Amino acid sequence: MKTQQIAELKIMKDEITRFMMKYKFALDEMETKIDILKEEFQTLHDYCPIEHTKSRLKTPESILKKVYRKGIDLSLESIEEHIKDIAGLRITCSFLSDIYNVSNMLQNQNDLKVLEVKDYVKNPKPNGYQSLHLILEVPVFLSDRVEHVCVEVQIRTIAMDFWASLEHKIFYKYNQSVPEKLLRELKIAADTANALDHQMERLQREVQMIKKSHPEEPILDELKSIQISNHQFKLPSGILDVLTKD
Ligand code: 0O2
Repeated sequence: MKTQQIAELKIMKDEITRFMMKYKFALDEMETKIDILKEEFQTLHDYCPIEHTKSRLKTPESILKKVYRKGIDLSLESIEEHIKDIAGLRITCSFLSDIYNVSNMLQNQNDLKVLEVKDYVKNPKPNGYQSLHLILEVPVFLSDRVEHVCVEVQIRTIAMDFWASLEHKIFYKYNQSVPEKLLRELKIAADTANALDHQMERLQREVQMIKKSHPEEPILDELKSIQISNHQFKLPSGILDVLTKD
């Protein structure tokens, strides 16, 4: 290989690295946002709407496949403009209502710009796929500039996630031409998952109502200190005296 070709290859590699890195940083920021929400909920509300999260960067190979499938230009500018799920974050919730709670919390963060919302929960795909998709633009602060980077956030329940991961595996196993019988069974499974989600939502509401009508008495000792992550802080007795004075 000629020296000039090697130099050009190196420039190209650096450009692609820089391109992919900004998506990785955008995902890091989103993950921090989710960690903060999780910790806040766990600490203050004794309940967390987020079960778990998984993030992934699309591989260059998979980006290339999408470029050909969509028939777009093979340039970084065109890829950035047309492929919005290079950075993907999947948030799994326990209950249907949590999907919208989490979505609202993210949409209300004013450093995030909502570019698109696709609600496959209210309008499932014909195969039964359900999920709430948000395309968000995240500011990434680099050493010499701010990049506004797209992240696709998929929010779904555990049941929806279970279904989607199995369907995804089947789709790939059959190289995208799944037998009719399996497709029908998958649709039935999606309906069953949906019925389970609604039943769990009803049960959760009942439990909440019971909790509200019979609130737990706090243990006095627990009120004398605060716990934030691994840090425990004792409240000064002076504060407690003032607060408990009637
Ligand atoms: P992967 O491997 O998860 O990344 P797009 O092709 O994204 O420009 P589209 O189809 O309008 O356009 O996007 P949509 O509907 O928002 O879907 C994007 C992603 O949602 C997919 O990414 C999947 O992750 C998920 N998804 C959508 N439909 C289905 C489905 O029927 N079954 C399953 N299991 N997942 C689905 P990728 O790039 O296809 O795949």
